[in-house]
Amino acid sequence: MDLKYVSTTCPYCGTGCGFNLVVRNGRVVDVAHWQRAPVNGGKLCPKGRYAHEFVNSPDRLTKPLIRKDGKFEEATWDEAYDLIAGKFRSYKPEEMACLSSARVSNEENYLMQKFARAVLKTPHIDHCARLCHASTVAGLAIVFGSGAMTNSIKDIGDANCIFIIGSNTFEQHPLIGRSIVRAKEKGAKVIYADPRYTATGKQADLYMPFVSGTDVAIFNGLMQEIIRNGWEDTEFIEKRTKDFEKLKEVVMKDDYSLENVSKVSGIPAESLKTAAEWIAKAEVATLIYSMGITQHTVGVDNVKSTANLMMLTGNMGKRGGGVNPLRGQNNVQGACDMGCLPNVYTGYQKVTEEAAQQKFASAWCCGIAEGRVGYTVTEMINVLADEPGKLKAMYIMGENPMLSDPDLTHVEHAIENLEFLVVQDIFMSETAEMADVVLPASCYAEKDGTQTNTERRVQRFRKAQEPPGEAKEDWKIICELAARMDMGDQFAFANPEEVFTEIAAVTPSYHGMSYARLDPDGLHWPCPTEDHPGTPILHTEKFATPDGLGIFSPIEWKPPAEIPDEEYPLVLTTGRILWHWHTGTMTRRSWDLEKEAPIGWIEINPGDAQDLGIKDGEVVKASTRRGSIEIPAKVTAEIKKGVTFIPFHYKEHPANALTNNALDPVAKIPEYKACAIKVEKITEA
Ligand SMILES: Nc1nc2c(c(=O)[nH]1)N[C@H]1C(S)=C(S)[C@@H](COP(=O)(O)OP(=O)(O)OC[C@H]3O[C@@H](n4cnc5c(=O)[nH]c(N)nc54)[C@H](O)[C@@H]3O)O[C@H]1N2
Ligand SMILES: Nc1nc2c(c(=O)[nH]1)N[C@H]1C(S)=C(S)[C@@H](COP(=O)(O)OP(=O)(O)OC[C@H]3O[C@@H](n4cnc5c(=O)[nH]c(N)nc54)[C@H](O)[C@@H]3O)O[C@H]1N2
Ligand code: SF4
Ligand SMILES: [Mo]
Repeated sequence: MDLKYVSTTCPYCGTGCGFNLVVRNGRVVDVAHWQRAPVNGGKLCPKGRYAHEFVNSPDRLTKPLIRKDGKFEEATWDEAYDLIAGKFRSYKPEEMACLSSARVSNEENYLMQKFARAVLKTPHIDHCARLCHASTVAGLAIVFGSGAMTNSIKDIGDANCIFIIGSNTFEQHPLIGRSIVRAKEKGAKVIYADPRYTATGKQADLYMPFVSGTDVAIFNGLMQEIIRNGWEDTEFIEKRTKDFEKLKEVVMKDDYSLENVSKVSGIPAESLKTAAEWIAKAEVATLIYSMGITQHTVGVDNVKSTANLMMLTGNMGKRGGGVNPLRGQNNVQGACDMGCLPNVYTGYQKVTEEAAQQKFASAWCCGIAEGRVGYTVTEMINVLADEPGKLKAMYIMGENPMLSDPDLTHVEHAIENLEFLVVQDIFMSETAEMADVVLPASCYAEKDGTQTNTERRVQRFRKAQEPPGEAKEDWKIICELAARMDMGDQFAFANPEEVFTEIAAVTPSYHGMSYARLDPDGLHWPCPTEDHPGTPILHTEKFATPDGLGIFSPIEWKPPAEIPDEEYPLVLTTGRILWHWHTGTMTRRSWDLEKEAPIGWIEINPGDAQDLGIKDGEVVKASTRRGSIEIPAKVTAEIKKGVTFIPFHYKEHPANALTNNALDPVAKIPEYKACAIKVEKITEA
């Protein structure tokens, strides 16, 4: 028997844990702990522990499929490539759009944006960061000059106070939860603000339940209390920041007194007072946030508010402090770094700057897409639905918008308006089912590459088995397709390492990196030179803004785009659970995970359930202005009265049939975290 262990990084969340894949006779059969792994030291959450289970699922795509007369037929790669190349050649550049993937490697993301910009010559390239941390990338870039987590995972363990808002860390980034536990063991105080008393809430010393969509009011209230008591860090404010007076003008308004904020948010004034004191008086405090902050029409305002609070209390640029947005997908940080965004090339070099355009045209030795900002994911869908004929073809790699985008009726209508859709996936997703051509890709265990975790640490993926059937690595598919479109010279890469060398050459923050240097612990960007050790903590001396100062932003609280009324009297918020991953293509095919949570539900407070005559476990009708679903009710005091919650993993009762496609004006992120809903008892007809 041939048995080997291949150390690699987890394909699920942005924590970036390492583990060993156990390979028997050429097939991945198990996951084993890798004690040496830099982020997690061998520990894993259940998703990592069972990350081998979907790899050899009988449902894996193994052959290219072409739709003929409404049905898929198996095809050869040659047939598929010829069809795609011919179609792509027939459209104007601006009629085509690409979606890249936070599930795949940096190399594959780099190639996808190069394919969009150099082969199709379209500016329309984006990926799921739009649905996730677009508000972070935009908001923190404005105030700090860089839109990433400011500190490392490990140094959360050194904080004396941890303020977690809108992140269910212990379920969604479980191994970051370990750093929180470490800090607690050393005496740190944990404050948790969330409409739901989650697994994370249970770790908190102070829990503040509130109504979804009132975050800015809460931040302003905390800041007013800090300033009124003189607890702000005046030295930090003077030396490192600007526009403090403007901030003060807004937060000191009567609207943000503890009493008024308490009325708006539902958090008792006493709790707000305690939170303000703990954060301000801690020797060093850190702030952790995720989707509860970003997925709002005021996502960017929320993000800027997190920065306001941490600058006000002087907690930036030091160990154990910082503003720490936990990035979601395993490689969403990398997909952004690689320029799979419509406004930037790699390393956030702006497409609108002529020098950057010239740099990439000359590096790639070809004409490239014109230097304007293309459509975001959410704009692509809106343009398809509302302005038919403007976009005609799409190439989607490793995303499943038919379950993950807001307002699915609208999304379906949009995708139906495409003339030609190519989906490259490892499973027949809901989106692949609508494609004209489906390309079978290889999963994380079947290819080499790198990925960048939430703390900006670049680490290796390692190939453990061959892809099933005729499936191919994503990087290879993109290169072969480019060659079919006469751009073979620009995509003549023999392996992912050669792609990485090109990435390092054109990306200042990755400039000093190479595969050799990534072993054994990876490197944190920025890593500008070959002898640079990497940068675990950002902004220690100055911020990355032009004048080096952090910028305070005066922000007024605005309610969500849709608020409860007589017809839709409750708030719907959505999110995730420990056991499942997004649209479930992988975790629902992992038996050890699926058995823990095989069906979806809507959480509803006992008070609301009583008013509606609903019992725990009963199937109810949940409706918004976008649609209705039938779904079992989970009656629980762990959700705030007036708020309901649906995990969006289940295609049987898709949360996104209900969500609102209202967007943040700057980040274009949808408001997944708050809309108005009605829940009804289903009575026999
Ligand atoms: N198990 C598992 N882990 C995952 C994922 C997964 O699918 N499954 N996905 C990954 C990805 S891509 C991401 S982006 C992260 C997301 O990680 P998280 O952001 O931690 O997850 P969510 O469940 O989307 O939302 C977090 C919390 O926001 C709260 N919330 C709801 N409305 C509001 C509000 O108005 N304000 C505030 N402040 N909070 C609110 C919810 O109750 C929820 O507890 O998780 C990553 N990790
Ligand atoms: N209601 C609601 N909706 C949400 C959110 C929410 O909180 N609430 N959160 C949003 C957020 S934060 C995110 S990040 C998005 C996620 O949205 P998506 O990215 O659309 O969701 P996934 O299910 O992760 O889809 C990834 C696809 O990639 C495929 N895949 C996996 N590995 C590979 C690979 O190596 N190669 C290829 N080619 N394909 C691969 C999977 O089979 C799957 O079809 O969902 C968003 N949608
Ligand atoms: S915490 Fe995230 S990276 Fe670590 S094992 Fe779990 S899913 Fe994988
Ligand atoms: Mo995400």
